[in-house]
Amino acid sequence: MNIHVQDEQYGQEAAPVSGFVELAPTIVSLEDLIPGVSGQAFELKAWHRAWRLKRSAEADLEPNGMTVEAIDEFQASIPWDQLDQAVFLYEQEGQPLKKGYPLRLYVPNGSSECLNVKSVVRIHFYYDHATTEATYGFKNQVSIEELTRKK
Ligand SMILES: Nc1nc2c(c(=O)[nH]1)N[C@H]1C(S)=C(S)[C@@H](COP(=O)(O)O)O[C@H]1N2
Ligand SMILES: [Mo]
Repeated sequence: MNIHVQDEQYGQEAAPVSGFVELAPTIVSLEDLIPGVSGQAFELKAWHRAWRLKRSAEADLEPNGMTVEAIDEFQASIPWDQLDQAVFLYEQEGQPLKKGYPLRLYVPNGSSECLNVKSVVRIHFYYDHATTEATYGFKNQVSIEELTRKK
């Protein structure tokens, strides 16, 4: 299954999980970040830096934030300054994820556990609107407030 990356500055690409892992400079053990959750993950910001360097000699520009979208259309938008510790979990016990395949985002110390989006298939890096708060919910759902109240 391909994951689609769309970056407003550096273009777009679709690649399977292996294409991401290959480029990731830093692989971490998730239990070092989040006690009780095991598996191999790669650091988002280090990966994005490597990805944009591959695409452009002038790769200094950092996004204002990232939106991830899952197979079930759950999505989250997170300002860049809240993503310093964010990782994508891609493997557990040497196997593709049983829960959250193909990629699961983890945002340690994030404003909500709800930001740990499972089954991410689209990743969008934006540069224009500087949001200050992370949001999440199902795409096309009327109100995110309604969703959070239910949980
Ligand atoms: N794709 C997807 N990811 C998701 C959700 C969802 O509905 N779909 N729910 C979120 C919410 S609201 C929470 S609280 C956590 C729950 O994680 P868990 O299933 O590991 O308990 O996953 C988040 N990631
Ligand atoms: Mo949640």
